Amino acid sequence: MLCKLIGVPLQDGAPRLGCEMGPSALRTAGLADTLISLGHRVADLGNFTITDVPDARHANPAIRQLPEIVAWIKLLQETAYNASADGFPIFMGGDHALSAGTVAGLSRRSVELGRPLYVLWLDAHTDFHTLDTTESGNLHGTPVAYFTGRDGFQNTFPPLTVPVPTSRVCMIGIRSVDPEEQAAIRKTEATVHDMRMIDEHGVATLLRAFLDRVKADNGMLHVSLDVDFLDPSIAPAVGTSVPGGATFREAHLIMEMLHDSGLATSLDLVELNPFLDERGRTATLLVDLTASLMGRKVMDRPTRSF
Ligand code: EXY
Ligand code: MN
Ligand code: MN
Ligand code: MN
Repeated sequence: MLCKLIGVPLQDGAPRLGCEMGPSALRTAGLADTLISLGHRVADLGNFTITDVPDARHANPAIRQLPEIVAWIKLLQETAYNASADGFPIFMGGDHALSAGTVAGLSRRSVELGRPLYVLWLDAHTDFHTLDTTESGNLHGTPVAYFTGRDGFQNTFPPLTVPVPTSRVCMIGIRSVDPEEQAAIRKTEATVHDMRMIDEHGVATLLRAFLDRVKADNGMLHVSLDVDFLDPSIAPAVGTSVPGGATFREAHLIMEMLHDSGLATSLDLVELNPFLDERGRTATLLVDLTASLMGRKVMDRPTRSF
């Protein structure tokens, strides 16, 4: 398969600097060579960058870097729409605000392909705030609200042409949700599996139920992997870490099941902050998880020492 690597050095949505180094860290960790070793073709489209930054404003004084993020979302909607005409786009972040653009662009493409877009959100957070409800003002906490068409972005974020119904969103790994997000997401049809659900039922049962729905609907499946989905002990390089995350094997099992399903059509790798990493082990883990998504089996795993 043709894997298109798209560097998105966006850090404006996060509370601390560092995510802009994410694409370089993933390249340094050998993402391209790993994909090639699995028989895939790789096109590295380089790092994208914003040019014309609009004069975007909002009444919420907490919001930071709004103009830059509006420019990024506009760029990424177009980029994701174009990149998903063929091949497998891998968006290398950069903070999770980028997914407001990638998912919106993929959703527009899905209509032309006649296949409904589903989203698997692997995250400690629901990222379901709007521009009115965010208290931190960090817009990486808003992408799901935006691309599912929640009110509160009009006249500020770029117009959303094809919202993703919340019924087509499945979240796994949730363990840090603000009160306003809780109240809002409960009213939707999103599937939200917190860590308690994983502990009680296991990731395989939860994921299989979702994949059965995607398959029955001949859907496209976008996987959005936030580093803070993982337990901080195995993935320290993230600015919003939350204890009690997914284990190494839970994460790999999800990726191996996704590969076996053949349903995944695109991937976000987000919130990697190399400045917080230890000898590149978080970047290396993300590359290993991508390898599991793209076909590497447990028995194929080379020994690695950090
Ligand atoms: N809900 C909190 C906020 O809105 O600031 C934390 C959001 C963290 C978002 C990271 C990307 O997942
Ligand atoms: Mn997130
Ligand atoms: Mn998160
Ligand atoms: Mn567990």
